[in-house]
Amino acid sequence: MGGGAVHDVYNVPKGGAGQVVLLGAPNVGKSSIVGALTAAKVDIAEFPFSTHAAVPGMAHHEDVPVQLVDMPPVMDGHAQGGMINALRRADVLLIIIDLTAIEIVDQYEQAMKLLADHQMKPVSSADPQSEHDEMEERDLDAIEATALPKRAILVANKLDAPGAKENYDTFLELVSTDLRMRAISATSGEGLKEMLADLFELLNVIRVYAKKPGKPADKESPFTLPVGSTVFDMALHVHKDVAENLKTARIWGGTVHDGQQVTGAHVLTDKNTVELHV
Ligand SMILES: Nc1nc2c(ncn2[C@@H]2O[C@H](COP(=O)(O)OP(=O)(O)O)[C@@H](O)[C@H]2O)c(=O)[nH]1
Ligand SMILES: [Mg+2]
Repeated sequence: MGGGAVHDVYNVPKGGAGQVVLLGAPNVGKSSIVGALTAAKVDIAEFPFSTHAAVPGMAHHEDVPVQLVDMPPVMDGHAQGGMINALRRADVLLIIIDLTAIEIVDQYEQAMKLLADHQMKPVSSADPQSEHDEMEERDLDAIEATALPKRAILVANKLDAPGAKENYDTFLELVSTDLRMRAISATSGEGLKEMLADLFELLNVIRVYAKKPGKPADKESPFTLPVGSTVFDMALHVHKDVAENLKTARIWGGTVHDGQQVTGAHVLTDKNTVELHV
């Protein structure tokens, strides 16, 4: 490599339960949303292009950390190459439109065009099977056959502004979309909690708490694992030696009897507390 390696300003290492990348025209409030929900130092300005690189921050849905990544704007349906890679790597996209903008439909269409131009198809289901079915369907259409299903939410920001609610209704009349939608205000905070709950759902993960024998569960920092993970998967997450030597486990919470003994093959559910026995 030598000394010439270029630092990719859009490539953010993933953190938390999953990576959510924001996408939208200038001034729609991308930086304001990341600023409202995380401790990240974002640049918020009334003029466009205040954001030059990817800026990550950690938001929380309840006790689950969710990584939000602020991005430079999409202009006329175009973005720089590095940004496209960041969108493809993202677990979920937040497509932002501005309820005070005259060109709100344009903002939506340009985001859609950008994704389509780069073989991404936004979907609002966390279910990999439905994404798969969608792929099969589109195999019939050679042009779209390679499109990558990309989980996404369409977020209409600035709901607090005068006329915003009417503009939202008008948008819904003009645009028919299968995407999940959420109207929010980065300024007043309205809808932000619900948006994070949407994101948690789309990330398709569960949180589980580790517990040592004779000690209370560690409720401070849950593990997040893909939906469908087993006790063995969790053990692997803790340490490969723990997984190799795993004998049984006890589980609290969720659909099991408290303290129920299970094997490594047991499928965990959200908010389980797990005591691994090696
Ligand atoms: N009224 C209102 N203004 C907002 C809201 N979110 C952002 N803004 C304003 O919109 C402008 C652009 O915001 P910014 O976050 O920099 O947008 P970005 O270019 O998409 O990152 C700034 O003047 C913000 O104060 C909101 O929810 N309500
Ligand atoms: Mg910005």
